[in-house]
Order: sequence, then C-alpha cells, then structure tokens
Amino acid sequence: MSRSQPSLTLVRGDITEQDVDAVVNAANSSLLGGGGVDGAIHRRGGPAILAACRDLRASHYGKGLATGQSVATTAGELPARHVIHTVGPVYSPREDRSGLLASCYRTALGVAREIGARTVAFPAVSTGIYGWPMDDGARIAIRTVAEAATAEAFDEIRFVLFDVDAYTAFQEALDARG
Ligand code: AR6
Repeated sequence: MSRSQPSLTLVRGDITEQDVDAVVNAANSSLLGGGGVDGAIHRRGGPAILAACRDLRASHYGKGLATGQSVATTAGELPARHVIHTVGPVYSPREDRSGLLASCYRTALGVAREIGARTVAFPAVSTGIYGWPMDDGARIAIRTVAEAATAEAFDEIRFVLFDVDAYTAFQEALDARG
C-alpha cells in the first residue's frame, strides 16, 4: 500500500498572493534579493524579509546559503507566515545538477516541517533566470515532493505556476505519476 500523501495542487498565479503557512523563494546564495520570484517576494513582503536575511548573513550564513539548501525567515507583509529561501542550481547542459534541484524541494520541506508549516507553496525553482528546462524542472519537482512529503507532516503542497506553459508542464508531470 502506498504511503499517505498530502494533496499536491497546482495553481496558476503569483506566489506572493498565496495564503499558506510558508511560501518558498527561488533565491540565490547571497540571500540579499534578486529578480523573478525573489524580487516579487521582497517587494510585496516589505523590508522585514531583507532585514531577516541580513541577520542570517551576519550569523550562521556568513558565506551565504549553499545551492540546494533552505532556510526560513519571516514573510513580512505577505499573507503567508514564513518564507523558506532555497537556492536552485543554474542549469548546465554539460553537468547533471538535478540532484541539487531535488535537494531544494527536499530541504525546503524539511525546514517547513521544523517550523510547523503544514501548507507550503513552491514556485518552479530554477526554471526562470537559472534556465532549467520547464518539463524537466516540473518532473523533478513533482517526483521529489511526492516522495518526501507525508500527510502526517503536511496538509497541502501547492505549486504556483506563473504562466500556462509552466502549468501544463506540472500538470503533465503530475498525471504521469498517476
Ligand atoms: N510567482 C510565481 N512564479 C513566478 C513569479 C511569481 N511572482 N515570478 C516568476 N515566477 P526565477 P530561478 C516563475 O527567475 O530560475 C533571482 O534573481 C518564473 O516564470 O524567479 O530559480 C534570484 O535572486 C519561473 O518559472 O528563479 C536568483 O538569482 C520560476 O518562477 C535567480 O533569480 C522561477 O524563476 C533564481 O533563478
């Protein structure tokens, strides 16, 4: 019998608008902001998020956050309660970095579990500025979350997809798992 899972849901939209316990940010190692999801989260969440990130850099994360790792901060003025920052790998056609991309989803869920976040919203990590092909990024996301998220720890894992191509890729990856 298969292990009981939380519901895996897909929505088209903006991750900053999600009313969940934690939203995941597609950050970079500096933790000090950027474009894409990262820019939107800092813009909508206000200065409290950057202040918390600066505190992390001044304490445990002096060299920044390594690729594939995750850490939580306040969500500032976002509807969510926490932001979990994760650092996706830059896509490379020459080197297989898919283990690092899977690690983003796995470590973000680990952090969510530690802080008691039962509903978690993910963007399609690495598929924007970091150039990961959407179909492959969607398969890795769905597979990793389906394997790592248990119903005992989570109620809902939501993937928030910005455009129709991303939504379709995630829908196909979810359907392929049956
Ligand atoms: N809500 C949901 N999805 C979004 C949003 C949004 N508001 N905005 C963009 N996306 P990206 P990455 C989609 O570039 O590839 C930053 O500068 C977007 O269409 O945000 O991991 C960081 O600081 C794409 O499918 O993240 C890093 O330097 C997906 O979210 C770097 O970009 C991820 O795109 C990280 O690049």
